[in-house]
Amino acid sequence: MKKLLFITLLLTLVSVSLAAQPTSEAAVKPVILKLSEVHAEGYPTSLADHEFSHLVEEKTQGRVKIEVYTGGTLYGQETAAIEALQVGDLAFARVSASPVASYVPALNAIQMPYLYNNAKHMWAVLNGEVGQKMLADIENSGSGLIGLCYYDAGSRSFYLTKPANKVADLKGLKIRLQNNQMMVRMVELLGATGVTGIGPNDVYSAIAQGVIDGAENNWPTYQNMGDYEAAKYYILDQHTRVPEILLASVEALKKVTQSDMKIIRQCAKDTQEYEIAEWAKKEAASEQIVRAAGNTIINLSSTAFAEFQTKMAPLYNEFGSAYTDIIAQIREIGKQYK
Ligand code: BDP
Repeated sequence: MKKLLFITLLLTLVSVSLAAQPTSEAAVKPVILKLSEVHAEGYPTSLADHEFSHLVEEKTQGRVKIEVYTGGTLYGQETAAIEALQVGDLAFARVSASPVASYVPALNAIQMPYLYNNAKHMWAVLNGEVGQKMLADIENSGSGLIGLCYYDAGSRSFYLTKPANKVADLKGLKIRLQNNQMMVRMVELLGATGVTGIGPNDVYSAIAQGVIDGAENNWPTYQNMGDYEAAKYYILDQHTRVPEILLASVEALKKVTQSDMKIIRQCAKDTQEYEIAEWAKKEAASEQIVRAAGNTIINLSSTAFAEFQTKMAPLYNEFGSAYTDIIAQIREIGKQYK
């Protein structure tokens, strides 16, 4: 009798531990992944990062948790975040497409100066064949990066400590740029000098200390980073429309099952419309703040605007010659978005 009881107990224990193992392990040990973001909490991309994190946790039923680090606290420079993704030290980074082109040069084709007529044109491209193929190309390039989705970042213009009404006024100025050789060449064509290696959270102090004469960015970054308090002239030349990209690491995501990976990809895509809506609100609010602060907003004359375009045109040969078909396709789509 005693023996039978012992065997029954033993069998029960074995079956309980066998049955319990997979579930309890998943419940106790979710895969925890980090996401790096340079912007502060509340910025449209930061809001989207959190939304992505919520969706992933919900849809994977807690198997995958994403911790969002905003304000550049993990990586102050997007280039550093991208390199961390490549080696698997980081799982996700929400970055601008500009620095990504240093690793996947084809990305320059979607951020050439004066490429899009307007935001609608850009979104038709990014959500269409060209943009989606570009995301796939990031993954197929052997860069170790996965392109999950695009976000809006409006258009970029120069901001300076002095006024500029024409290209000649930029002569000799030191202008902070993202880490992208095409952008360095772009300001060189304008007679200025590009300065790279300054993270977006350090631009304000670099201007205030006189290390640089200005930078270039969209309304929200110009305002939210406080740069508008150091460089009071915003020159609306709108040279580029550079989308944001949510990147993932091939290496770090090896920890995630195929089916959860599918969920992650879908969740990222599902945050795009949300970011675009938040972007529109923030862009208007930032413009209002900057104008209310009394900054000088310079609308270029049509001659001056055309001159910016002409001066930057050589970039199409110098950096776009391998992608003439993509650029032609983008132009073709633009005919519907005048
Ligand atoms: C902002 C982008 C951010 C870049 C920053 C920059 O949202 O990802 O890091 O520009 O210029 O518009 O570095």
